[in-house]
Order: sequence, then structure tokens, then C-alpha cells
Amino acid sequence: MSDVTTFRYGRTFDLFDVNGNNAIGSDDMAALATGIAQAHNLPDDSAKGRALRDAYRQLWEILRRYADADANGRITRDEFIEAMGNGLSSAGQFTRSLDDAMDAEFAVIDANDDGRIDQAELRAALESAGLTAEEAGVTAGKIDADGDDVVSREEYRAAWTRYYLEGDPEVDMFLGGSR
Ligand SMILES: [Ca+2]
Ligand SMILES: [Ca+2]
Ligand SMILES: [Ca+2]
Repeated sequence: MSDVTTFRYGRTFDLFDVNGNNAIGSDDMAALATGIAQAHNLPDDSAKGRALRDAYRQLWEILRRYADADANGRITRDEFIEAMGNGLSSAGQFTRSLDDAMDAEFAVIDANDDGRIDQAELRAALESAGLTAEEAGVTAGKIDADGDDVVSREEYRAAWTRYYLEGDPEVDMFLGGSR
């Protein structure tokens, strides 16, 4: 596996390993969902909060099934990079599960439920994720790939995938409240 690929999947691993104990567990995936919900002041029992938790629980199940080589319920950095390099990163079940997580996140950011993220909604999300107003403005412009001032579900998915799976250094994205 190339150094670049190893670096890229290592970075994805770091994003998933929320509590920084050098292993991905169900607790990390739950923390991702909770972090996003809390950043948007969503109650735990709200429909959007539940959808988010379900999506990340599903993503965890896929990771556990395909990347937890020694089946101890935790995925080490080596296990993760190995599995991603061996095809998990492009496997249908994994990418569909990622899409579901992105869609659940999209729904959270789309506060007025009109099926698109407008500039105000996007900036609120980026700033709640810890970006400065200036960084949020730059990032918002990159996510809105066609420049029509709204982010479609497809644009959101594409930006997310670019950042997490392709490691495009030009794309500055975030995952909920994790940074
Ligand atoms: Ca962890
Ligand atoms: Ca909206
Ligand atoms: Ca757009």
C-alpha cells in the first residue's frame, strides 16, 4: 500500500477514533452521532437525533464485520488501514452506510427541512463544528461545488466523500462536532 494511501486512511481512522484511544469502537461511533446532535442542540429523542444514531450504529456494524480482524470488538489502526486498503473503502455496503450517515447529518443541518442547505444553515453548522467565520466561509464555498449558494444532498455527500475517502487536501470539511 502506498504511503499516501496509508496516510489518508490513517487520517480517516483519527476522525473515527473520537476518544483517541487508538481503536475504533461502538463508543466512538455513538460519540460521533452525539457530538453532531449536541452541536445542533438536538434532543436525544428527536427524530433527527435518532436517525443520526441509527446511521452511525449501522456504520459501526459494517466496520466491525469487515475490519475487526481479530473480532475483539475494537478496530485498531492497522486493522482499519488494512481493511480499507483491501477494498472496504469502495465496498457497496460501506459506501451506502457512509451515504446514510451523510444524509442523516444533512437532515440535521437542513434546519428548515426544505431539502437543501442554505448559506446560513451551512455556516451555522461549520461554526458549531469549531471553524472560524472566515474558515466557514471558505469551506462553504468548496462544498457548494456549483456555486448556486445552496448545498444539495449530492454536493454534501460528494464533499464528505472527497474529504474522508480521497483525502483531497483542498477540501476542508468537518464531521459534526468532532473538531
Ligand atoms: Ca476509540
Ligand atoms: Ca434548508
Ligand atoms: Ca450548490
